[in-house]
Amino acid sequence: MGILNSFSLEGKVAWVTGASYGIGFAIACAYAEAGATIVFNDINQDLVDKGLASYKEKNIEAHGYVCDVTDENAVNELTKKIEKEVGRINILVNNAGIIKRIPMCEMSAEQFRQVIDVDLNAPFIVSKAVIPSMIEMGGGKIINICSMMSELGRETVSAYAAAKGGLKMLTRNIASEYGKYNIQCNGIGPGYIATPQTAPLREKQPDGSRHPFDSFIISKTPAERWGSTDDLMGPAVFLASAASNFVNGHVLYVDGGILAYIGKQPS
Ligand code: NAP
Ligand code: GCO
Repeated sequence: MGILNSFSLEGKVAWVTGASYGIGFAIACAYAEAGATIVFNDINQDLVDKGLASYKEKNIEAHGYVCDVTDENAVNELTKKIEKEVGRINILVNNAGIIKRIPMCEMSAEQFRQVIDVDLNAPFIVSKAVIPSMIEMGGGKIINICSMMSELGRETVSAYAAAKGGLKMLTRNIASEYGKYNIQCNGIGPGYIATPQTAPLREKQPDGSRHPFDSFIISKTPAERWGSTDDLMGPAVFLASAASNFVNGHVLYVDGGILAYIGKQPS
């Protein structure tokens, strides 16, 4: 296989969860360009319809389904439906996620559980649903969307950091338990990416100045910029393709250097 062909996803079925927009949408578009058939779900029909329209604008005939990834029965039923209507799933991206930015001692246990449910329990549920078919097919790829918070903490994101830290270890455990079936499970750890999820951290101040957190991230990122969803497309194709068949249990941080950098020194 030529080296460029090893990055091809021709003939593969890729399921990206929560991919009507944002990071998941960008990854799915990259996969389509690499030749994969795209399946995505989102939490309601309105989002799925908007997602289908967005894919159509890019000439991608995606398959969209309504499914709450925290609902194990719904996920298992959808998996069977996808396998019947589209084909068995070769590539799974556990992308769907939420965040609640609340100081820990002000956060209710229910709010904490909600974040853990979507960001950690759901990747377990969906991975468990697709692994049996991957084993029958002789292998597959699972990619979990981790975070800077898989490695670092910060104020107000205790539930999110706990979930994303756990997702890093779930990634390693799936790699450990299913590597013998030629299933590779890896993570992508995006840095700070400009999506709806981080919009509150980038809002202009009333006087038109940058949000303090926006300036903070610029000072913590050697690349001196927020990431865009485009920055994640190449790494995602790599981890979904034969080019990474001996990469397993790894979290690939796509962060512009944040994790390597103590922060801009005083001038
Ligand atoms: P986003 O813009 O909030 O999109 C998340 C998607 O997941 C939305 O479509 C959302 O639907 C969907 N979703 C949420 N809960 C769901 C559920 N229970 N079932 C099905 N779908 C559900 O987030 P993003 O910025 O694209 O982030 C995508 C992933 O990357 C997340 O896992 C996030 O933690 C991670 N991440 C983001 C960044 C960043 O800087 N943006 C950095 C590192 C990691 P709704 O619209 O209804 O919420
Ligand atoms: C936050 C941000 C981050 C990013 C991302 C960083 O509030 O700190 O939302 O958590 O979403 O996870 O990798």
